[in-house]
Amino acid sequence: MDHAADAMRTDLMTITRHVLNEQSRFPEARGDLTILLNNIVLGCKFVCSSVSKAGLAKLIGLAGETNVQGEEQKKLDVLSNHVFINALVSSGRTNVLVSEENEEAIFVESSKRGRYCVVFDPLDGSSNIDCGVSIGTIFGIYMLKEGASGTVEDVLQPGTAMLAAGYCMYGSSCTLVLSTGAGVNGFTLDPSLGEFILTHPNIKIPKKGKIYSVNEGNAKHWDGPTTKYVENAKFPKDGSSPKSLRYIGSMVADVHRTLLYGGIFMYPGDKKSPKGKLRVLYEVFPMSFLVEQAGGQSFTGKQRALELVPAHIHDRSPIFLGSSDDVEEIKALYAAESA
Ligand code: AFP
Repeated sequence: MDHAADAMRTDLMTITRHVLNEQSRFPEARGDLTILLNNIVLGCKFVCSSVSKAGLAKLIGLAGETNVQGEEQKKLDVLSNHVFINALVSSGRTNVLVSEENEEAIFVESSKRGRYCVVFDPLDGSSNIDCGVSIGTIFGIYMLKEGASGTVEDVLQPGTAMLAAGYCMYGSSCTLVLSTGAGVNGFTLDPSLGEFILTHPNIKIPKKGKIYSVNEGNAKHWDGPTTKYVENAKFPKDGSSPKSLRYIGSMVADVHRTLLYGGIFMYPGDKKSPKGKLRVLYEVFPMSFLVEQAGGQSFTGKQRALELVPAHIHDRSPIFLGSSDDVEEIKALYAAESA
């Protein structure tokens, strides 16, 4: 890269400019999605700033604890949830919201209601906050069906009905990865400008990867196909090199690496937890949407992940996602088992 030329760049593709460009592909668009995404971006900037100051500001701690000023401290995940709910409601474009932090769906009051439903995990991987590991926000966006009044049924739709999805990773830099259904683009926050700048245009996941990513501590409980896949990754029978294991335990960071470097990320179902751990609406669907948009695949052990229809807003599902060839391999193992 020519760093001097890069530093001189004056024609920056900000995320707002990118979304407006995408909008111009749809002459009938009224700009509602652009406004909604702008508010999500604002939420991400706010959370990014809070995460980076967490140690200093003593934001880490149990919700309900009081700080030295006698004020009640909010845990970062509680704070992030409030930030996103406020940003989404104040956009005037949302109708039904589902947050990992709220047991029930949130129905936006009529004066602020719009046509979109947003499902989100405001701070995924929050058990990693105290040791400074990358964590993130994950979101997916649906549009209300024609004539729908805004009930929980409006978010209990398959992932194929999602219009847009993304995540923001709070790591060594703050990176927002977004798809509005026409490919995947990554933006990095320039703190001096306060703007997300397009740094990873048109992300394509490698067809085959050299990394597998799974919590191997659960191996004792795995089913046959998962066990065989991992065995084969470590001791390939075709003479190829073994795969490397990388597992952060923070889905945004693990999926981000998988998108950029290729390979497979898995959170399988097992004998202890047949449905795995990860939540369909705000973990499995948005990440599967992004991976498919980048040319990869996402599979539950039974079907294409995006074709699941959740029965409840906090449903879980096993998930295998990543490079197309790697997911094909696990699909073949499940097919062989059920033959
Ligand atoms: P936390 O939000 O409780 O840290 O959970 C993170 C997460 O939902 C997801 O981000 C990880 O991929 C997954 O759980 C890790 O789970 P294990 O700790 O069971 O491997």
